[in-house]
Amino acid sequence: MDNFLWWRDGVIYQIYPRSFADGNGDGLGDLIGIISRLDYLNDLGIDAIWLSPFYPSPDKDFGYDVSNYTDVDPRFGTLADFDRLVAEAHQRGIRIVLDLVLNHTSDQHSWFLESRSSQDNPKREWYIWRDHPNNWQAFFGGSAWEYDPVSRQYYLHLFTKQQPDVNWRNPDVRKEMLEVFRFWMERGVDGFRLDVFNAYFKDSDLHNNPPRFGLRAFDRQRHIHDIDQPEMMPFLNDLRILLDSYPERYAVGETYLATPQKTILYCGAGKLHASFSFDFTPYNLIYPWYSAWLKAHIIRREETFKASGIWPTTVMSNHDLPRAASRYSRGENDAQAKLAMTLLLTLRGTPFLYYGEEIGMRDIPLRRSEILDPPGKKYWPIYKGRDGCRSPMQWNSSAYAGFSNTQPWLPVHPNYIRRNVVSQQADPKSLFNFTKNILTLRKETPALCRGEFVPLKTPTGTLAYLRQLEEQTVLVAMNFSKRFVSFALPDGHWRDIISTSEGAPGRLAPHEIQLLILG
Ligand code: TEU
Repeated sequence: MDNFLWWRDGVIYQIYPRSFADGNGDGLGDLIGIISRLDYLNDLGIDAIWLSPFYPSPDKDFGYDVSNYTDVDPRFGTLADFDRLVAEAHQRGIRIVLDLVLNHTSDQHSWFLESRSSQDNPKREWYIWRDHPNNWQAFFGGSAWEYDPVSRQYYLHLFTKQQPDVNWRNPDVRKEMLEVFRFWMERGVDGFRLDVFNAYFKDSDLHNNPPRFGLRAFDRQRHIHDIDQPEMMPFLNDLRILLDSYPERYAVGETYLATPQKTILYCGAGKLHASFSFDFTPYNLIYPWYSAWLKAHIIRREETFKASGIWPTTVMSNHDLPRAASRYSRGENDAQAKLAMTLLLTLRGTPFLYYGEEIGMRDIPLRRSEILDPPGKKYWPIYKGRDGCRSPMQWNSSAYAGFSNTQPWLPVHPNYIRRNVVSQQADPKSLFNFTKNILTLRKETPALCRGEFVPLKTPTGTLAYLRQLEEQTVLVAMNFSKRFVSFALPDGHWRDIISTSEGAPGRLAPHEIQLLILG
């Protein structure tokens, strides 16, 4: 494809390293495991890998509590393994995106150990210490303040109490953080996913958040002082200057409490390349799945992003959410998972594919005693936490699904005997082959990557749109209903490129998906 820009036209595949492939037989995935599966990823047709954290971590939030930003946790490998991973990925044309968790560190990070040692320690100002808490709430429940009996003050933590928030107002902190980016770019890293970046800066006077209606204490306040402060913008500019001093580097932000409007504010010249708007997975964990809601949301997102010129991202699943195949399907039928995959890979925006999504992995069922995730432990059974979507990758039907030769850190889904990479590779109608076919098509069809989005008027229960460039038009049609539905094709000769059923162009069988090309 001409003018291919990897982070705009490509597909980014998220790997949760502890669950992808266990190369050293300890039940935990690792970097050498990932290296051993690069040919698989290359064959699938992805363009970049986003690695969830593999840095040293006490695992109070499974890697999102980092105790050293510039090293590899020995359980995942070494810096030498990392260098090999980068080299081997690059040999195959696959970019590497790292997950940087810079809003907070682990409470075992040397910075925090120093900071908490006494009120006059030089690193005291690297975190946010106060004599009295305000009304801010931690996302995972409870006050965002924890009393430290040794140094006799409270410190701020927007997530677990083992994740103290860093004081981004301190210039030494900002300088040190930019060095973290530089460290990894010098090792060849192509991009970064920034964990809850819009929470870095807090109101300087720590004003209380005003109240509003909501279920949990967290939801009963308007989050106007604990996140989204204007001081973020000059930092983003500094970051962008640094990124642009290397060729084709990229940063995507994880927008905390995202809306499309908020998301675009942080992107563009002198800011991030992209930021998640989580259009299908709002943080209230409600996931409507019918064509009218989807259409309204897609149009809202399109209008916001198009007017701003910011490139959107599409996310159906990640390590914080129930998997799309679990949210929308009953049992093992993949009709809904194929609809979700079609949206992910054909809307305007960079698709983020979560490991196992290509074979329709389902969340594992867990008993209370098996829950590891802190919010799951706290809110069970109302909310069971995020372990369900983090289970070992299902490679084949051998013991432990070919993920490991020993008992993995989380159980393998019992459906692995039938639902795995090897069995789906052999089945032309599988979700794996459906996904691979669209990924192959994207590579030779610029309209599917860069084309304008034009919604079509189609009957209830269906969704259809064009992806249009001057020289090429693709039509995507999806039937969310259980009935046959016909719709009027726009003028011209439409050729079928991918379809999941026996319908003819313009006539959709139940749950059918059609991709047609003009001419
Ligand atoms: O997530 C931030 C965030 O907003 C999530 O808490 C999400 O809304 C929630 O899990 C409900 O789905 C990031 C990371 O992705 C997450 O894994 C970390 O636990 C969190 O930051 C703290 O680092």
